[in-house]
Amino acid sequence: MRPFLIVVTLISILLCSVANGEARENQLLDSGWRFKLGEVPNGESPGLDDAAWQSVSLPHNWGWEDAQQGKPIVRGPGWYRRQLEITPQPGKRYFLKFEAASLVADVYFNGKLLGQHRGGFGAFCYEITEELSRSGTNGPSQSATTETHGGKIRGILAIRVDNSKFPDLAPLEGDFSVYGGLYRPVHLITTSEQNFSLTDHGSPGIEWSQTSVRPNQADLDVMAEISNGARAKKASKLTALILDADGKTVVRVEQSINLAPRDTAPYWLRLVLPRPRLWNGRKDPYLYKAVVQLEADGEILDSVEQPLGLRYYSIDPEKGFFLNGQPYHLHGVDRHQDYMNEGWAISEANMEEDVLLLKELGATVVRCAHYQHSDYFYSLCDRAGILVWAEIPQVNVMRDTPEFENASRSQLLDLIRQNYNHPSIFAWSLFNEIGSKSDDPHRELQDLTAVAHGEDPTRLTIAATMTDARPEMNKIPDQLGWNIYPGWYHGAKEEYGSMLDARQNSSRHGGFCLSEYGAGANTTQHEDHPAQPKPTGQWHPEEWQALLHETAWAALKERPFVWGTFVWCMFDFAVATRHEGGQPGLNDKGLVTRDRKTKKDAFYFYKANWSDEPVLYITSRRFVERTNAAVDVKIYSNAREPELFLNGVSQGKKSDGTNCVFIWRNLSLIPGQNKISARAVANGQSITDECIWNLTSSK
Ligand code: GCB
Repeated sequence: MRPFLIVVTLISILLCSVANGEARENQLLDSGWRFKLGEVPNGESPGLDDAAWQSVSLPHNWGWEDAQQGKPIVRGPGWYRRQLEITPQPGKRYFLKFEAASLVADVYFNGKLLGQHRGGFGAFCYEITEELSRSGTNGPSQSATTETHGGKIRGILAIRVDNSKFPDLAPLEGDFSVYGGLYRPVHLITTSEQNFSLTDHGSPGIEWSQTSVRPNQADLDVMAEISNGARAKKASKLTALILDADGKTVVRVEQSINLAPRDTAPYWLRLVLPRPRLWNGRKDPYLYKAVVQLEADGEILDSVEQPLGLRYYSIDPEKGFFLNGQPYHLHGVDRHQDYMNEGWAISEANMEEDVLLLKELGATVVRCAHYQHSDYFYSLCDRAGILVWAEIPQVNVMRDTPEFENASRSQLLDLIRQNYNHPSIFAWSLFNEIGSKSDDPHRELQDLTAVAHGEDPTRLTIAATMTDARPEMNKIPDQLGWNIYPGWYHGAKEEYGSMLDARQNSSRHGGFCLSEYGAGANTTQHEDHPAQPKPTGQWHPEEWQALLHETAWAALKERPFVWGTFVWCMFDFAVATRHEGGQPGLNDKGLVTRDRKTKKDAFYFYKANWSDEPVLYITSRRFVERTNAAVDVKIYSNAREPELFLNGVSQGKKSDGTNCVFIWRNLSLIPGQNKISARAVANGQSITDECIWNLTSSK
């Protein structure tokens, strides 16, 4: 059968990631894909007829539809195919960059395997220059490509993506659904013959090391991995420069270098920047532009521009976190890359919305659980001044096998090399809750720690634990997070204080952060003075979550040795195996619902405590239908003296709030509709809030 080629007009969305816009071209391969779920024999074959396959655009993933209905998801292979039409230019090199594929991807171009990437969360990149060159040693066969007028090459890009449960690849377990697919963008990148390497663990090929940063001076070591694809050596000039936010060059160094033929090697430059303006978290997330350029004969061969935030930090086991030498309270949330009706194939707009919500909440830190998140998300945190805990998917279980160890090391290298230049990232996390079902993890964790420190001596390693059954394991990372759930999975909510105190010396240097705590909440379930719910039960009233966070926060505030706090979780997220809280397929511990439409009461509790924005919020506002006339009204506010009105009648001002909680007790609703309203002045600004409660039959 003649090959049926889907002729795709390449609508080139040129995203120039370079300073001068000339050295590189970056084309998003988002449209024109065919997809088939399941195994396809010879799926890579250029001659395969894929006309009946589903037409999809990227990002794309499978499994989310089932997961969000609480049904088991499909785990196995799926195939993506697309035609590429390229007119290879002499002196140019061509690369395919995948921002992620879950979990294992085999990438073929014209039937030839370019490589396999194992790990669902890191980027990877393959060069196809030789495949495009008809004279290249590995060039495509005559039958596999069609040369058209103007030297155009048409070829088939085929990717087998497999989200099976692999015995040797993390995550082996976890409270999240592992969807399959090309769920992040794919790019065709064109460069000169000499470039900053794109194929080193999907990294940008440039590392800006903040060797020493202090208010009076920043010392930076830049490593550029340069690849010369030509058969001849090349005399060139390597330049690194830093521009301020107005585009003015503040420091520049250059060096003549000689690139060996067909070689890839690292080169170093050192820059010293006097009196830098520091990246100061939420207060002033100042970003310079860091540019590294390669030029020869007056022509820019390659150029990579990235944001640069200069900062330093430390953790005092007694006093907490310090940013740029000043105490800086780390309070925030955990986040999964999950969204209603999208699964993991989230858009940039989705991520922007998430970061806006984090900012609104007043979070200073986010833990990107339980795997590498999108580069774009970390960039948004750079800009927002939100510190980031970044992690690899070693969740619950590790295997003591060479295959598992290699795959974990490779995932850690992906994470670090790809994200090295994000100022927001302060720690590389090695594991989450390695428990009793795991093989002995000590040796592998020691190895991963050594890898992380070797790759990046400027950052901490960290991990999240929930057990002291392996005390030595908890002391492997530089810093430790505890996941504890009093008031939900174990113990009463009043036990936060004692549980925190008991852990003070469990980490290597003393002190720790609370990497997870929280409770489930369904915004349609309500209870006055709620009792502690059963986590696996169908009743998760919104009021309990709020109460639990009030209690937990009171205990946390008093304990500076808990140097960071992370609410589990910022957003509800899909888990196929959960059937609780009246909503199948959902972990409902979010402060915001999965569609990002409803901010729960607990969101406003933290917003009142953390944000500088004036907050006045009547809780239980969704508890509209009432049967008890006697009610307490609780308001979260960072105003000094909020005033409450019931049906237009003032119930008085209150100034006795603790942690922004104000309660008017034992008010009487009237039968029918009741208007609850409040007003206050905060930061010189008048604020109001109101809601309606209906009393149907009075008790
Ligand atoms: C944990 C896990 C996290 C879960 C969370 C929960 O300890 O680290 O992955 O989602 O608890 O909600 O049970």
